[in-house]
Amino acid sequence: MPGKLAVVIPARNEADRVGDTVAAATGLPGVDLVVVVDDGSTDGTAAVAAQAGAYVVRHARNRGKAAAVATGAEAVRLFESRPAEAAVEPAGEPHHLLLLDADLAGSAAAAAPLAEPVLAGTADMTIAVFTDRVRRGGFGVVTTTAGAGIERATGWRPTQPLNGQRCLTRAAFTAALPLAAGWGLETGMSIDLIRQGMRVTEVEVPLSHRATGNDLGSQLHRLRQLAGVLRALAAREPLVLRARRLLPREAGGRDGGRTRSRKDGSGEPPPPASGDAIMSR
Ligand SMILES: Nc1nc2c(ncn2[C@@H]2O[C@H](COP(=O)(O)OP(=O)(O)OP(=O)(O)O)[C@@H](O)[C@H]2O)c(=O)[nH]1
Ligand SMILES: [Mg+2]
Repeated sequence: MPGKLAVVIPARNEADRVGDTVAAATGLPGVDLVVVVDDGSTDGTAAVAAQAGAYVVRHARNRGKAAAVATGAEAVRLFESRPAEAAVEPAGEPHHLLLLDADLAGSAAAAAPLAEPVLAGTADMTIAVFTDRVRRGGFGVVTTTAGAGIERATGWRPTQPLNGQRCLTRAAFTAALPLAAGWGLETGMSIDLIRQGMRVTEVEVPLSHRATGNDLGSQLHRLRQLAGVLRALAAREPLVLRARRLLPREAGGRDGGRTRSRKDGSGEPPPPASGDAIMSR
């Protein structure tokens, strides 16, 4: 078996969906460990997840999605070091990590294709592209900001830059540490791994999650997402470049940050062109 899979599910107040997500994830091929990180929920999410068969780790207070994912990955490592406690077979190889949001519910059963390139050793990280498009609120500002920022930093524009459904090797996950805080997680991870030459590919999967509307709570959620994305981009874009992007061309500015992107529609980042400086953090 080409490596095994551990599912990490960050969850905050998902008592209505996490049980189905855990049950579906447990049945995925190659999965022998499902860890739910309860990120300071107040609705009994932890009990529902444990009832569904997950190992649950709790944050006493809400620390944000990235912290929840980091805690989950650490829990998997601990279980690997004490396999008897988690009824997992002692494996020579560390588990690959399948990151799934708690609000996928039963649709998580369709996540297997996301792991295949990683299990096959042809990708270091896969990013899901949801084929079932739920009508969402908002104007796509956060998604566009993240996509444009990732393209500026790497030359590649992901289809769904904020999609949290990802599968990574342990090595890739370690290479992405420290994770960008909060909702900057996905943006930071994509930039950092592509800059380190990791093989990142998108996989279309019929997953769906809770639609976020246009009510005040959802707008605040998007504002928090936007803040997280902007922080992750700012930390990864050298000041000079950021300054040059703002300067008019005649003052030595760059043409509004447009960069080259792969035109062959492969959904994969372009290989570094000769002379391109791979800027390490
Ligand atoms: N909202 C929220 N979710 C968290 C937090 N920590 C972990 N999560 C989990 O992170 C996952 C993604 O959160 P969602 O609220 O679904 O956000 P999203 O799907 O990325 O964003 P939208 O596409 O705008 O709905 C879910 O499993 C949440 O339960 C947190 O602090 N706030
Ligand atoms: Mg969601």
